[in-house]
Amino acid sequence: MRAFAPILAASVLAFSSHVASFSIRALNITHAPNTTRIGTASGLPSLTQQQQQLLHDRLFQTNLRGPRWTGNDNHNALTDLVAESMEIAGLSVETLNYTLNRWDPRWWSLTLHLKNGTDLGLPTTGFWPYSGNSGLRGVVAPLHDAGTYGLFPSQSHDTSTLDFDNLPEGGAIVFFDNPSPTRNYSLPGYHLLGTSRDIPPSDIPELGNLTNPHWQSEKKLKFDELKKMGVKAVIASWTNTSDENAALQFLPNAGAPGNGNLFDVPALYVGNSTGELIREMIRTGEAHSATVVLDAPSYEAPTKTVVGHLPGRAEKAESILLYTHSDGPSIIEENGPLLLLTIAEYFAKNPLNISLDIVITTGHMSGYHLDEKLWMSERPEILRNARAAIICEHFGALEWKDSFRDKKPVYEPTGKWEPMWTMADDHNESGLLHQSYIEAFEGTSENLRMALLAPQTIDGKRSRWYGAGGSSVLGHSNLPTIGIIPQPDYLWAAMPDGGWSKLDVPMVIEQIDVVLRTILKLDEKYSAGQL
Ligand SMILES: *[C@@H]1O[C@H](CO)[C@@H](O)[C@H](O)[C@H]1NC(C)=O
Ligand SMILES: *[C@@H]1O[C@H](CO)[C@@H](O)[C@H](O)[C@H]1NC(C)=O
Ligand SMILES: *[C@@H]1O[C@H](CO)[C@@H](O)[C@H](O)[C@H]1NC(C)=O
Ligand SMILES: *[C@@H]1O[C@H](CO)[C@@H](O)[C@H](O)[C@H]1NC(C)=O
Ligand SMILES: *[C@@H]1O[C@H](CO)[C@@H](O)[C@H](O)[C@H]1NC(C)=O
Ligand SMILES: *[C@@H]1O[C@H](CO)[C@@H](O)[C@H](O)[C@H]1NC(C)=O
Ligand SMILES: *[C@@H]1O[C@H](CO)[C@@H](O)[C@H](O)[C@H]1NC(C)=O
Ligand SMILES: *[C@@H]1O[C@H](CO)[C@@H](O)[C@H](O)[C@H]1NC(C)=O
Ligand SMILES: *[C@@H]1O[C@H](CO)[C@@H](O)[C@H](O)[C@H]1NC(C)=O
Ligand SMILES: CC(=O)N[C@H]1CO[C@H](CO)[C@@H](O)[C@@H]1O
Repeated sequence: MRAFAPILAASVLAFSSHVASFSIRALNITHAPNTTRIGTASGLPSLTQQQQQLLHDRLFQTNLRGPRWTGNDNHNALTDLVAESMEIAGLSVETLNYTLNRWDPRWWSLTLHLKNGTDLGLPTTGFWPYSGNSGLRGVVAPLHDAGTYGLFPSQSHDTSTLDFDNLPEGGAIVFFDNPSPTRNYSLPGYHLLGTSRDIPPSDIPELGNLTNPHWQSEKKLKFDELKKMGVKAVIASWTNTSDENAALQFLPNAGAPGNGNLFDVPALYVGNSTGELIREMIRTGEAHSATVVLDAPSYEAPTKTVVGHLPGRAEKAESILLYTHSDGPSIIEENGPLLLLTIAEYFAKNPLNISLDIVITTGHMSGYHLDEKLWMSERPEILRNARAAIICEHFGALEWKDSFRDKKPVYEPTGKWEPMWTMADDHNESGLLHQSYIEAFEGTSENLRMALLAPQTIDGKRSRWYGAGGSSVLGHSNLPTIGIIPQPDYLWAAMPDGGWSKLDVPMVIEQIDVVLRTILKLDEKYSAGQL
């Protein structure tokens, strides 16, 4: 806890400086950076100081409780907060209750047994989600180097690259290195519809190379086939990624098919230098075997999707749909519920003519065992009534990247804010939404770099729409949709400070203000009969 304190102090400082008329002696605001932003002086719609402080407190206290893994106590505490607070604000609120078979990784470790009798305890960067449960005793077997888990040029995984020839009789622990796919939003598969304040795309160089451990979510394994071959456990090594960036990435997020959740082949990740050591020990024949411990039981847990409705003054069902997910490992990954709660409270005080429907879904980290889209069939009227959809997640993300020094990756802040990637459909009917959203960035600070991207179908292949489960269903339907999804490297990483040091609360506020202004513009269009 001690290491936490300076981080907190710094962030409270930066936060309070945002609030122009707010000064408390105890806070040293004299030397704080100038973070005067939209709304505060300009008279544009913005959260009040009280709403900003409350948002800060909720983010901080949510983070204090630890990761919100689908269906754990912290996750349920967050969905309870959101449901009850929306009710207090005057929304009608309903929860869709589910039970989930929850996988709970508790302890993991790796030991290499050398032929000369020495045991080497090796550092890991974490576990492969849903891979298995070894119990504390672990799995012991000889090692086999299966080489590199390669990628097709399209960046999807190519399982045929793994070498399973001559697996040891009686079972093996398989090792391989596991390069990360990249994404490139400058390719023709993504049409750039606009940017914040019309900044040139060169101000967002990340468009051309999203190299990021997060994309590992695509690299699944056919664990059932591995098991049939006698594979008892797996060790995967990160390549071209620092250990710090790789640490505790919850990747890939895919449980076994069926009800079981588990593949029964416990798997761990190691950093690159540890991987090199294992490879060398196998090559020289010094390694006899390894013990993989991944103690990770599964049990039934309650979880819920929260649905809120704020009737508009026009007293019609027609609505703007605000959507997000509520579960995740860091205060950046699943701050969506607090964003939408704050927006709901703002409009409860500043009523719109159009209604708001708010859906905060569960199941995002469930390895597809709880379908995030269930609400769509359970409450079909929400989709029928919606005139536009806005998906909000991952606000306030500071950009961290591996920079390469002497060809070694060093994980550090770039000094920039993570681009505010926004997925959009490019139907003609969506023009109003795009225009309202882009206009809402007028007067925002230079740090806020937004790219509005429409996934395209090229050569029969549809580029992926990234976002909370079901975002793509909205995006590919006739409903005008934007999905705001900043994608920092650490998005799916559990972090000792929960990600607090990578969260910029004034940025969160500025991004919320953009959404408030977008909704207000849409409400004007609706009132004029144009939406
Ligand atoms: C306030 O912060 C500045 C810069 O960090 C520092 O030089 C100054 O001594 C601080 N003042 C107080 C009263 O802590
Ligand atoms: C802070 O920034 C705002 C907007 O850019 C500017 O108007 C104001 O003068 C600045 N204040 C200080 C103290 O630099
Ligand atoms: C869902 O759970 C909540 C408590 O979290 C309860 O109040 C509500 O009645 C439940 N809804 C249904 C339909 O069971
Ligand atoms: C066994 O091999 C390891 C790795 O080469 C070495 O560090 C260790 O000293 C050796 N132990 C013995 C007892 O020879
Ligand atoms: C991404 O695509 C653009 C456009 O084709 C290209 O110029 C750029 O080099 C690509 N980036 C990488 C890292 O390949
Ligand atoms: C390592 O990653 C960097 C960017 O993150 C990229 O420029 C470089 O080509 C990568 N190297 C290898 C060997 O993949
Ligand atoms: C370590 O990373 C380099 C690229 O940076 C890669 O070529 C190598 O295969 C990796 N080794 C392992 C064991 O992951
Ligand atoms: C597309 O939208 C514009 C206004 O946004 C309208 O003028 C135009 O007629 C529309 N085109 C089609 C084909 O619907
Ligand atoms: C909301 O509707 C009322 C009554 O029709 C109208 O006077 C008002 O201008 C509308 N609000 C907006 C933002 O257009
Ligand atoms: C080719 C390219 O676009 N390179 C860019 C990759 O992203 C970094 C920032 O993260 C830029 O500095 C490079 O120019």
